[in-house]
Amino acid sequence: MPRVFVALGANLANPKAQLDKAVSALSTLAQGDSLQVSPYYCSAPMSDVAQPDYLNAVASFDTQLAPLALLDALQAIENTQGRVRKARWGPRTLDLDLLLYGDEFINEPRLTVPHYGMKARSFVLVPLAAIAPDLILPCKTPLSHLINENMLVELPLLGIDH
Ligand code: ROI
Repeated sequence: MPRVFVALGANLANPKAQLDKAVSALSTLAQGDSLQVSPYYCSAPMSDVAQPDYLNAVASFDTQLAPLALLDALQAIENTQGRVRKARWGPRTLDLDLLLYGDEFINEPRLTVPHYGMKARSFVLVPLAAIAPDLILPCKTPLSHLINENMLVELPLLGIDH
């Protein structure tokens, strides 16, 4: 069964509550008790559009869902939590991005995995490393090679238990 990694991001409508609710929805997709969730990190928006800071995290779990079925399930969770697709770089109540699906490379009209931006985004890499420090990406790059000191100081960890 593949292990999958999902990035969570929210910057509207009580981001901490959005992430908590999303984590509980993700637990229903996870096989057994395989769900792992990183701490929540506060991050400055990566955008030219002025908007509030984000709360970001990464979750990982084993799932029997095929990639597109998993994408549907993630989009259903986003929609349930009031996600409205507006500006591409605008604020959002909840974003769930499928980062990795086992070691697979997927190129479908609706889904590109590994996620195209993940190797350059500290708000993805730092939470990912918190739960999978020894991860090797499908392109064979060790995750640890992508993390640098600047990223670690840039992202204040919100010491939130979940
Ligand atoms: N910026 C941050 N810091 N965190 C996000 O989750 C995030 N998500 C987005 C864009 C608008 C690219 N910027 C972000 O979709």
